[in-house]
Amino acid sequence: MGLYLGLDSSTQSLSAMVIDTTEGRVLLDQSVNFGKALPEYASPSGFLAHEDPQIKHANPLMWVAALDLLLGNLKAAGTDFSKIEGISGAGQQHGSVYLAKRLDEVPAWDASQDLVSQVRPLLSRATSPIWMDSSTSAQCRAIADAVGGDARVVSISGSRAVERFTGPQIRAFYERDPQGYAETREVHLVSSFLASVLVGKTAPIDHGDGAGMNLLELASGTWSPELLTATAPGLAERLPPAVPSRTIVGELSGYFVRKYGFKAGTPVVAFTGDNPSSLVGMGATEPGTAVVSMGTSDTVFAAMRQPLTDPRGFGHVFGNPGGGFMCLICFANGSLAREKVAERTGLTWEAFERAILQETEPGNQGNWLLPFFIPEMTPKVLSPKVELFGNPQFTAWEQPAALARAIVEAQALSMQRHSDWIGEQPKVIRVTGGASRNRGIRQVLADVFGAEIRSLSVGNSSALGAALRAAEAVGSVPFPRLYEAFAATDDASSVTPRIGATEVYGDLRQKLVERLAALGA
Ligand code: ADP
Ligand code: XUL
Repeated sequence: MGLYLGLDSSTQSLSAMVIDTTEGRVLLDQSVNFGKALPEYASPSGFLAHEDPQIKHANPLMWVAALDLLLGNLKAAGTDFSKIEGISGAGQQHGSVYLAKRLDEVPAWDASQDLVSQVRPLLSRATSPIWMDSSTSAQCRAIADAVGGDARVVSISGSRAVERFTGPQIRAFYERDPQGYAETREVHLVSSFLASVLVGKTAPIDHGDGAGMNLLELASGTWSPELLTATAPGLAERLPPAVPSRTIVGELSGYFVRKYGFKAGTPVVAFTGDNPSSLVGMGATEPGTAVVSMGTSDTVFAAMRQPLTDPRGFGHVFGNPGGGFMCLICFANGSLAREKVAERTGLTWEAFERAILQETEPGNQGNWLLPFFIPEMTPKVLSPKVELFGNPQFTAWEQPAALARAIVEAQALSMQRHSDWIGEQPKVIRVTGGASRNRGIRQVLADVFGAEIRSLSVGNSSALGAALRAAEAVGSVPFPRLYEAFAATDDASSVTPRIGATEVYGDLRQKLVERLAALGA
């Protein structure tokens, strides 16, 4: 029992949460937003501008700068890090960091300098492709062809070769910049990279996040020689080991002890992906609880009884940090698409909520929207495609309330359709992420899924999951005990389907499917 720190490096921000497992309380929950706090990285939404909408990269030094900034802010505000018993963390999934040196071979960080100036010379690639990148269709095909087709990639790794996954991204780097690849000694995920920075040496990749690479053999939890060979030459030497999520990967580097006052030897538990971490933070590591997360991306995920795979090829199987497996379906057009609608209609989030709850009805009088403001992975729509359809009068961007409902209905219908393979329809869904604060959005989810929608009392489930994982692995506090204290649902936020609403969507679902089929998706 004691205090544990969880970090979450998501697309748009870095968060830190400290929990006290003796008192069952969250002591601290703070973030820095990359765009706002670090404008010098020119990434207002967490990634760099690029003329090709399929290319999405971020500067990995921005994530490192945020770590120094956030810990510095917390120390300045009087946080006493010497009481922390263990640390873990989470990162946006799939993104990769390329280093010209093995971190095991570099000298310890120097506490008289900042981290950025010490990490910068280690990079063999200045930018990191992130999960929003969809520029690797050719590499996905090549990898699948090399092992005998999509079905083989799915049976080894739990997913088809997909554009944002790390293997296809590594292959694209190897093809586009063979010199850069040759100079690369170590390839990390965002999660293992940040864990490595904390321990000052090479940190392994955990099974939760590692399964999002198209490189891990799910059955054994080790790198698949077949997929590694199909991806890029000499990849085995460049990957850290793959380990179970509860592995202690090292002690906190002296840099953090001297600079921020942590205890010498503070254990660091393997970092995982933000979604596997949220599975823990939502108290959902046992099968039976489905989660919808609406952060930058929207995701639907759940612990799995058996590792089923998605017959349509969009969903994934990842390692469950609580043991076994989880399924996940990801939608790129989550919050950023809702923000585009809010901007174009001039609606604040409060007005957006009112528009859904008070000014429009389920089915939206036939006003529908194809919501692909950026390339989408589920379903696969590689060029942005935004289209008003359904009601012939719904042709221009002049009906703000109808547009607010139209995007959320389209997103919820797509989530439901693309998660139908994971098992029986859930009766209760737990929601998290910035947009889950919006009651209008929760109501549409309830109506479309025909399920009760519940939020948890503690927000920021990915950072919470990281702190809980540290407590479980270092403090040996079992997850069920931690969930009693930290993963309780907030009854006041519960939303149930409106009478008759769910039936309205039967017809709409079919219309959306037809529209998507016409898109070739
Ligand atoms: P991430 O963890 O991916 O960085 P968050 O879970 O913090 O993202 O969610 C941030 C997003 O939540 C913002 O980009 C914003 O679009 C959205 N958001 C915040 N408040 C609301 C609200 N009241 N209604 C709808 N969306 C919201
Ligand atoms: C999941 C995915 C995103 C990222 C960013 O497969 O790509 O949810 O983890 O949050």
